[in-house]
Amino acid sequence: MDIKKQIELAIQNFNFEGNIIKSEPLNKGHINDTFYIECKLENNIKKYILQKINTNIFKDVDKLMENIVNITNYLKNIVIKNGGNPERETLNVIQTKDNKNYYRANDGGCWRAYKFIEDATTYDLVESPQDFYESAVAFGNFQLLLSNFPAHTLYEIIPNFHNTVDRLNKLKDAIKNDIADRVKYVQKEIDFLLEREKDCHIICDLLDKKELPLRVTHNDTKLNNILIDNKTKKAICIIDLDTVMPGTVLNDFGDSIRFGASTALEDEQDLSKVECSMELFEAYTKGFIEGTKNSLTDREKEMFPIGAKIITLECGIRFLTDYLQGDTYFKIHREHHNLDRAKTQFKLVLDMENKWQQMKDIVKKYS
Ligand code: ADP
Ligand code: GN1
Ligand code: MG
Repeated sequence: MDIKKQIELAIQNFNFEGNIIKSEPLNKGHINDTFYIECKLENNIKKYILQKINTNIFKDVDKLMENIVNITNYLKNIVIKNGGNPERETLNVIQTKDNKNYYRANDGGCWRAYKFIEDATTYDLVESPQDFYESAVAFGNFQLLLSNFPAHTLYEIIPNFHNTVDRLNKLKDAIKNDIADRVKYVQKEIDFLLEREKDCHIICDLLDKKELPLRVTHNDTKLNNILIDNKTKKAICIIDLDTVMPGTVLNDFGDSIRFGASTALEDEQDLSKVECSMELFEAYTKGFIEGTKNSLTDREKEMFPIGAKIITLECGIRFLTDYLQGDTYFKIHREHHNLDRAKTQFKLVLDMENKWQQMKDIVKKYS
């Protein structure tokens, strides 16, 4: 069935108000298929987000959606208590007509819907250090808000999601199997990684030794997973809650740096443009520490540069693995897209290594 027909069918199963007048794909995000939907009522227009969930990745959609509904309900209560706007400051899941958290079509496709948050934008590249600072305060605050969330009620949706050692082992398997016959193109990248094999163990070891606390973390804190208000420029809503799971705050801090402190897009082909900006690193560090209101341990803050470097290395490993496996995980839009993405990550790692002392000094300044 073509995608238009699938969307129509999905829409019929949700409690959307009015008649559908527009549905268009939003080509953002590497995982799910996201559509913007407009419905007309007599005197106004209602807007929604409809998402086809990637069931190759999210095998248990019941559990995935149970997590998201529990988290958004929890956040909603806090927003209301604080006098905020629950329609804008957290995602709102729309139920299906038969009161389910998502719609499963006959072809097995799984669809969910959210209220559309208006007058706000997600960015793939930072426009100003101030915006990035605002996103840091919001991600820090998100961490703080979830610090009392009953972690035992959360399903671990993707086990070992940020287990860097496991990611490296999967890459080694992909190299051995070489099913797409691409290892010949990536020897330089493999050598780069093998020189840093020891680094891949740092965070896993600290977690094993309980030197880092497990918290409820977002695990995918890139800039295009936060909506920034078009007028006030404040970061208003954290989205993409698929991977909220117990984890370390180092990954949340680090992933924001990996994506947002880069001076170029994640898939930039001209590597001379790719750097980790210290101005942006500083803006984020300041905002994140403010947002978490000193709830983090000294050890966690001290490890921020490590967090940034290791998650960047890990993300590069994941892009490279997917490239070697024939691009089955991350959506691609051109040939060698995943390799281009992996290369930017390794360039960032190298740049962070060159700026290590500066990164440490910045963290110290705000700790
Ligand atoms: P993916 O898992 O594929 O990254 P996301 O959940 O991040 O998908 O959604 C993709 C994009 O859709 C976001 O970057 C954002 O621009 C937009 N989006 C998602 N949810 C909403 C919402 N409730 N309101 C407005 N825009 C949204
Ligand atoms: C994916 O869904 P999206 O595009 O926000 C991925 C993240 C990666 C990111 C790299 C569930 O995030 O882990 O860091 O791409 N999400 C999942 O840009 O694997
Ligand atoms: Mg996303």
